[in-house]
Amino acid sequence: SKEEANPEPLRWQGRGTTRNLREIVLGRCYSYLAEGHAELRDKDCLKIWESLKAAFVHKNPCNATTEDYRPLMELTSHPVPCNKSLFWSRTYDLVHLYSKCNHHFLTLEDTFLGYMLDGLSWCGDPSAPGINYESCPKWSECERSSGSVFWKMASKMFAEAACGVVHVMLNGSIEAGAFRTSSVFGSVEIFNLNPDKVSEIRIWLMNDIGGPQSDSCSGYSIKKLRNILEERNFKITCEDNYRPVQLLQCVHNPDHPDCNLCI
Ligand code: N1C
Repeated sequence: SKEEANPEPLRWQGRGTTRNLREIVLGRCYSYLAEGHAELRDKDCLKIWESLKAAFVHKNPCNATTEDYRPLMELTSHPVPCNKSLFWSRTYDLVHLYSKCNHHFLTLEDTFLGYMLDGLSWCGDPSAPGINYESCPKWSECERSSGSVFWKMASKMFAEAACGVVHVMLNGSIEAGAFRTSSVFGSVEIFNLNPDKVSEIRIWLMNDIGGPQSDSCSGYSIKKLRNILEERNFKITCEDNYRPVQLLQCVHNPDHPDCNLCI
């Protein structure tokens, strides 16, 4: 069992710490800064790496706390301009494809902190060397895994910082519905948007090209989202298959009837 004294690292169901994590984080840190974000001039990549390391190394990966990650959040925070925040759920590839070509929008992964840690995995282990490269807990394995505590905290800060008109890209081809209260968007972000700063929330509900249309702006799950947000005094609009984003999907499906530009 997990309690036994054991020289082997603990065994979890998720993938282990990304090899060369330090070099990857440092490399991403320096390249983000090299892109010339003026507001980030005084950021110190070595210090940032040390604070990430201090957050998880030698610790039980199921007992992560927001306090562990607070120093990292403080070292990496920067303002996000109004009207640019783009949230998402179950549209990872599409939303980042879009934010990469349309610089009016920023997802969490386009901010300094999200950029550095996007797609990486990390977790500690109480026994030496303090990092588990073999496996890490999945989000479902324990309530406070290093990954879930980190992304929920980063998402909360990203939502708190949002102002003006904000957008969210949801997936209408998910059988369980485009809006899920168990997602980070549905459980963290919507409750940390500030109605005094955010004037409007625009939903883009995207269906996979040729995929099932399981949900739409008039569907039950969006109604539920609308109720939650209207209760909190937000103005909310929803558009099915927002054309500028759909045209990006069409790059990969040029011959599909939905992609016919002559309509
Ligand atoms: O649970 P989700 O989506 O609703 O989370 C997405 C939501 C976005 O708006 C982001 O701001 O929460 C934020 N976020 C990330 O930025 C992020 N990057 C990488 C949440 N999770 C993030 N990840 C990883 O992807 C993380 O491991 C989590 O499990 C998935 C997101 O799952 P989802 O259901 O597509």
